[in-house]
Order: sequence, then structure tokens, then C-alpha cells
Amino acid sequence: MATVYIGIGSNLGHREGNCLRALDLFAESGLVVRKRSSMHETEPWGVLEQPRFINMVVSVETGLDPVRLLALLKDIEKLAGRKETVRYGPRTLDLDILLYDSLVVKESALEIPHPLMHERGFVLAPLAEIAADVIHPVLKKTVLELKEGLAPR
Ligand code: PH2
Ligand code: MG
Ligand code: MG
Repeated sequence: MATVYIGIGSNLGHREGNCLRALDLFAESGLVVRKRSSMHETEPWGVLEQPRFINMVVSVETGLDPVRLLALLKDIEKLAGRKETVRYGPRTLDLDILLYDSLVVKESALEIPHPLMHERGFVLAPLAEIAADVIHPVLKKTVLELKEGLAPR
């Protein structure tokens, strides 16, 4: 079994409800949710003219390999009503694999660790609540160190 950290985001519709729906769908799909952060309301990053997000991070245990897990997360995004959107634009539900054990994957369709996680306060703040001492397998720093190294915004 692998321990995977998943970033959850929503800025359309009932944002908190969409995040909770994701947790229900994880459980129904056989992902065992071990830890969950609190929900953070965050300023939009990337595309600034869009509603604020609710972001949270959970850890799950799964026997799915990264590619199968990614496919499942995409299915769950669709079930929660996600439509195609512009890059960094508004979305009902966004599920991102942040860390998968200490695995490093670099493919066009899937990069683990998430390539921007170490630059994003909306990822690192909730992640640090549940995984402060977990080491980023490429940067070799803990989540807490990465969070403390962020420029204030
Ligand atoms: N997700 C994005 C783009 N911008 N900003 C915040 N605050 N939170 C997000 O989850 C987010 C974002 C695209 O995935
Ligand atoms: Mg995202
Ligand atoms: Mg995504």
C-alpha cells in the first residue's frame, strides 16, 4: 500500500460541499483516508479574476499505482460536476496528486511530486498540518521547511 497526499480545491458552487463530496467518493472508491487538513479559504493563484478557493489536503492509503490513481481522481472530478476549464481557471473540483510515497515520476501526463507544490501556499499550508515532517523526494526538504521558505504574498 502507498501513502499518497492529495490536494483538493474548489472555487465554484458549494465549495466546502464539493470538497466533502470528494472525500465520500474517495472512500466509495476504496481509498482509505488517513488524515485530513482543515479547509483553507485562499486567494486565487494564476488567474486572479476568479472566486476564492477552498483548499485542503488529505492523505490516503491505496494499492493503486499512480496512473490508475490519476484516472480515478479524474473520474471523481467529473462525478463532482467538473467541466473543462482554462488552465488555472475556475473549477468545481480539482484533485492533484502531490506526493506518492517517495516516488518521483516525470511524464507528460503525470508529474510526482506535483511540479508546483513547493511554490504554492495554498498547498503547503494545509499539507503542513498533516505532513510537516514528510520529505519532498526531489528537493530533500520537509514540508514545513518548504512552507517556511515561501515568500510572503
Ligand atoms: N488551483 C488552480 C489555480 N489557482 N488558486 C488557489 N488559491 N487554489 C487552487 O487550488 C488553485 C488556484 C488550478 O489548479
Ligand atoms: Mg490544481
Ligand atoms: Mg488538477
